[in-house]
Amino acid sequence: MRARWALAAAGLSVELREVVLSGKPAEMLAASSKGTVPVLIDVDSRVIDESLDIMLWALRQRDPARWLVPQGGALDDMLCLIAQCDGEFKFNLDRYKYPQRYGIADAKAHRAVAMNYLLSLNARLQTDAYLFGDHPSLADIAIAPFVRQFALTDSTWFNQQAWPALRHWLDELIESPMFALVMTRHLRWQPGDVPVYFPEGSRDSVWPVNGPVPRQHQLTQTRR
Ligand SMILES: N[C@@H](CCC(=O)N[C@@H](CS)C(=O)NCC(=O)O)C(=O)O
Repeated sequence: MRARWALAAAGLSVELREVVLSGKPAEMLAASSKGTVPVLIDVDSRVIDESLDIMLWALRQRDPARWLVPQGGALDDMLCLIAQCDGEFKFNLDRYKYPQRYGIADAKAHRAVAMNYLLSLNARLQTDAYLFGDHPSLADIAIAPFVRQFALTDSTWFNQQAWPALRHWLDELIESPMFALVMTRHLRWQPGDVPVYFPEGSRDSVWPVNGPVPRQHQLTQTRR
């Protein structure tokens, strides 16, 4: 989701290949043997198979919303907060969300550890609407999809916690039109299919309104 979000914000167009993780296509594994999504293949055949790297790849080409240059910090500060999300927070989120998959009896212990990170985000959001100032940045977009997963795991409990600023931040981001675009579902890709583009229709139209679609790239995305 965060890779798509950055591509959309950058105004880049990709050929999108939706995959089902239980039946990964050979073409995907040939590009990246890691077997995780997303995988992006650039026009020069370079493969980028980490979502954060895809975000940076997109935003370093075009960054009209200035996601890489927030007022409240530098890129390294954002990468540090994102690393905590992708590391310890994600570790505990996965175990809170899928205790059976990890053979875990006490999912709430993982929820409790993950909470510390969310409380630190809530503290940052006391003074500004977003993590690094008054407009969304790379950090907000890289982190929000995981906070959304955490919130959806037990939304009643999530909404009872004393983090109103965090809830407001999450709501603002996931209620944005850009998030709806990012969440659009696509049919599973199969060899020989007519190409599907993301954002939809972007191949033949000028999107977004402030500039032409620069190039075509290929992105494999996912569905379980
Ligand atoms: N660090 C990677 C993690 C990617 C990742 O783990 N993706 C999951 C889906 S959200 C996946 O592909 N899992 C492989 C599988 O379930 O077979 C990134 O953000 O790009």
